[in-house]
Amino acid sequence: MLQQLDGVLTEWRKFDSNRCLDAAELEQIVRNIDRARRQFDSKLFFVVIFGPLKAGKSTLTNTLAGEYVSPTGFGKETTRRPSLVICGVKSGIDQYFSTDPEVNHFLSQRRLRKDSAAGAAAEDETQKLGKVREAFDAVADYLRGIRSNDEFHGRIRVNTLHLNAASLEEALTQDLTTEPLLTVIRSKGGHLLSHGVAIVDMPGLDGSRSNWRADPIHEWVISRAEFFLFVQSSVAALNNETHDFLKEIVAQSTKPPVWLVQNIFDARHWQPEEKRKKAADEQREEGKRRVIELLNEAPRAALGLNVGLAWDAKSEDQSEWLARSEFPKFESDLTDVLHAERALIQERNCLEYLSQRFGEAKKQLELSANRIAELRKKHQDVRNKLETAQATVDAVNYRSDWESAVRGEISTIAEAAAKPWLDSLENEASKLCERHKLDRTGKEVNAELANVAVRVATEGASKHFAKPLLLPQYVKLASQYCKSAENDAVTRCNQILSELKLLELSIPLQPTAEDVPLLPEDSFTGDKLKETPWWNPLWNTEHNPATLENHIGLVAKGWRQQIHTRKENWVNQALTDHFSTYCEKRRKHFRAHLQRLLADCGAVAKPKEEAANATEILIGQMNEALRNLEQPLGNAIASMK
Ligand SMILES: Nc1nc2c(ncn2[C@@H]2O[C@H](COP(=O)(O)OP(=O)(O)OP(=O)(O)O)[C@@H](O)[C@H]2O)c(=O)[nH]1
Ligand SMILES: [Mg+2]
Repeated sequence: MLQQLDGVLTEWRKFDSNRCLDAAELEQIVRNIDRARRQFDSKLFFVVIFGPLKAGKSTLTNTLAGEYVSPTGFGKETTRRPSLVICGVKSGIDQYFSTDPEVNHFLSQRRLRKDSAAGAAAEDETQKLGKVREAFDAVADYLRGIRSNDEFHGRIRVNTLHLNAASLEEALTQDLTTEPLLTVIRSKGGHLLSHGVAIVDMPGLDGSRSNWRADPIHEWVISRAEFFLFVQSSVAALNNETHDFLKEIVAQSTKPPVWLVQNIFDARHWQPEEKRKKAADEQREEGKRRVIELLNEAPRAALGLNVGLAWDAKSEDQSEWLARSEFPKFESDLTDVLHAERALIQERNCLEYLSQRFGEAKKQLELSANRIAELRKKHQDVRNKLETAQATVDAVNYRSDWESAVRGEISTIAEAAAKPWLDSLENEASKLCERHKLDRTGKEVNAELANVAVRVATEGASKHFAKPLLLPQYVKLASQYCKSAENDAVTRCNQILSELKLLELSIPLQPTAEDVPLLPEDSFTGDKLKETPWWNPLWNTEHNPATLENHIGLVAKGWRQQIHTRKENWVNQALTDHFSTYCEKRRKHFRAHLQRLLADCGAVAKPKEEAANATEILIGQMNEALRNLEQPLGNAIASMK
């Protein structure tokens, strides 16, 4: 199974997740499983000593180490931060600090119960908690010998102190400006330490200063330690804090062994031997009974020993005291059990840990796959909506009411423009009629009429159908009519766009002078002026008011007709050439906007979709590898039970 896992990890390390979505998460999966793989090669075995305040935890730690490695004290909370005691070639105290100020702030807020708000202040700090866990794991992996300190990448700083009572006091019992992640005590070590056991000495769980519920080291200890010594004393009560901690330990899927160590504080030392022994047995049994009562579960072993006596015996080299303390038997039992079970426990923990990482990985891969599906759906949704918007604009029918409404309106504009023109023609004609009554010949009248023709004809284009005059009316008509033809299409488009948080359609430009047709400046045709009335052969030389007036009337009528024709032409041109062009300009304006948005969305979506495709392939490969490993992992776990 491990060989297969190594193969998978080698493959996964080749992945280029730079181009993927959720790259950080995918890399984290690889890191986590890689870490789980390395655990199998761990050289350390973590034994955790925990219990209520003043139970003698540190004294037991010292006795097991055979050296003063953890401060002890009467009548005060002594151990304020956990320490990890290991065997070292050289003695010393190593404080492992994070170099991340956020992590340090987080730890100092959570580790020591300085005020009641400290624990609660950090609810939204899951991300920081993740970093802290990562840092613990990094240090622990380093200590386990499965990671080199190069891999700390400058994220961890180590401060080393000499191993002596004063430094121990400072490192483990005092306030520090920066909270270390872990404090490691390197000791020459007793029997256990020299066999690769690391002893974790915890602060009293019911301490008023250390804060086990908030300090993430406890969570880490619960999940990663391999063996627990629960130290109870005859003078300390089993309180809720200890109870809860115990419950969390036994709830672990790895079911780590828990030994109850009842520290018999010199029970009835004034009594003869057998009574002392009886009292000690009673204390141990009582301790065990209380644990069973609380947990519905017996500890793996329940022992009574006099830890204080054992420590004094060791430090003062009193072999008779040592025998009396029951410590040698405890130490050899523990050694035997560890010898017999250590590999098994470690392997089981590693398998369980690996299986948990697999579970997490599968969940994460599923999340990523869902995110990809969501992303694709979102992009498709945007595209669909924009296409709907476009179809809405395309469906606008500007011509539906073309003939009647628009032609009518344009005709009215033309009518109004032509009216003063016609009036002006009328006026000129009647002025001529007045003049010819005096004394004119037909020739003279025709010459004047020719002048009038030129003047009045040019007036049409320059004065009455002048663009500045017509444009405002045309603009008004165009915007009113187009708006009503567009109806609610623009509103519907804008609704879609605002839902998509995209720029809404702008109002198109109003018609400009170019959108209004020009009236040609042609002069009126003068055919009638060449005619000589058959009934008056002396037309050119003679004065005859009746015929001249008739003649002027006829010419003016012809010109009026011409004005009408020009007006009608103008109307036709305005409608079919200019107005229709303007309508399509508006449609084009809307379409261009939507096309731009579609293109923009496409440009944004493209790299994401490409990343999604790459990620999907990776997820598929990772899932398949996990599936292939599940069976052998399951078999391995089953064989452990
Ligand atoms: N008489 C007697 N004293 C003991 C015994 N065990 C420990 N002591 C003393 O009790 C005091 C407290 O012991 P520690 O080892 O500091 O207890 P602890 O559980 O580590 O305490 P905290 O770290 O403060 O929770 C020390 O002064 C020890 O010397 C014992 O069996 N008999
Ligand atoms: Mg202590």
